[in-house]
Amino acid sequence: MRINNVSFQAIYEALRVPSDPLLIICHVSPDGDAIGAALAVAHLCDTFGRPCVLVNDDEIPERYQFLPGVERFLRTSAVTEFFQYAVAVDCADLRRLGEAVRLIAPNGQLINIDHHGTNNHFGTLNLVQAEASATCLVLYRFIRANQLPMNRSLALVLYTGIVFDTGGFHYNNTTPEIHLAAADLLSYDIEPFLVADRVLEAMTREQIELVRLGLSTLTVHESGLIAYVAVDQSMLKASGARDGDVEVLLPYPRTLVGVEVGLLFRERPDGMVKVSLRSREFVDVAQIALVFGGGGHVRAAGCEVPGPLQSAVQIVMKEVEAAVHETLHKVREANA
Ligand SMILES: [Mn+2]
Repeated sequence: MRINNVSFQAIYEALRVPSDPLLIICHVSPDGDAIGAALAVAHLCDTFGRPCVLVNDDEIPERYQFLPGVERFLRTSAVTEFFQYAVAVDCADLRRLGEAVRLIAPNGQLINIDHHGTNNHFGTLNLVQAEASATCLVLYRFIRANQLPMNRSLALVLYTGIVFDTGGFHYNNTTPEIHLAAADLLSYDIEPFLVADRVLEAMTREQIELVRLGLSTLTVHESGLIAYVAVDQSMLKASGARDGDVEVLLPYPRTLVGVEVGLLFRERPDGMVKVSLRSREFVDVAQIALVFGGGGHVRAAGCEVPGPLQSAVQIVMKEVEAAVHETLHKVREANA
């Protein structure tokens, strides 16, 4: 892995100096941190008077429609020009950019701003802070270090990313620093409940129906240490939910007492199966995701494997069983 991080100053100059439009890309199936970070970069471009285009392969989920500037997102398929300058936020590798990568001109400059430990420094300029709890925290540090102007819109999108990636300040990445950043951002007239409700809690009727159907598939491994939910296309149709709605099922498998690794399998229309992995205390799920060409964080990671659903479950579960067995063996030895 190439470690060639550049300074805040170099990123500032790359964002501020060129007058050509900047293409802003966040990862496919965008989440709160990805969308918040992309919008934060767009707000910075506004400050600099630089034109920008926000793009994603997928639709921005309804729950993020309250964010200022979200209407500026275009679907990749709707963009026909090529860009000499681009920035990718919250993407661990080039594949996470999806089809949008094709909008970057050959020999174009690609700025990579991220916080994933599995980031492979794919950019021409890289700012990867793996210890940061969110890409929005990397941008917050960048904005404060360069003394760039903060306003309510910028604070709101950054706060949203922080709330999302810390699970509402629940996860172990909830550091003193991120609380201080959140406190600073809240002082720009932000309602914490508005963000927590839209981003983490509120569900549509279709999403609740999908939870009901999805939970009926809950399967617990004989060890009691692994649990998963598997959603197929028929459940999506029956619930009336959309593809992106499946994430509402994500927390449940790990919630079960005693479970170390919880998984969500979702069958996509193209036959691929998307796998989300969460661990409670010990297992590094990013390493499991890497086996299948995915990536992520120690406690939260994802990958895609070929369908059909049941064979995807079997293949991934085999790897998870081995990882759980090996990790817990090490933990026991360390404690002996
Ligand atoms: Mn993130």
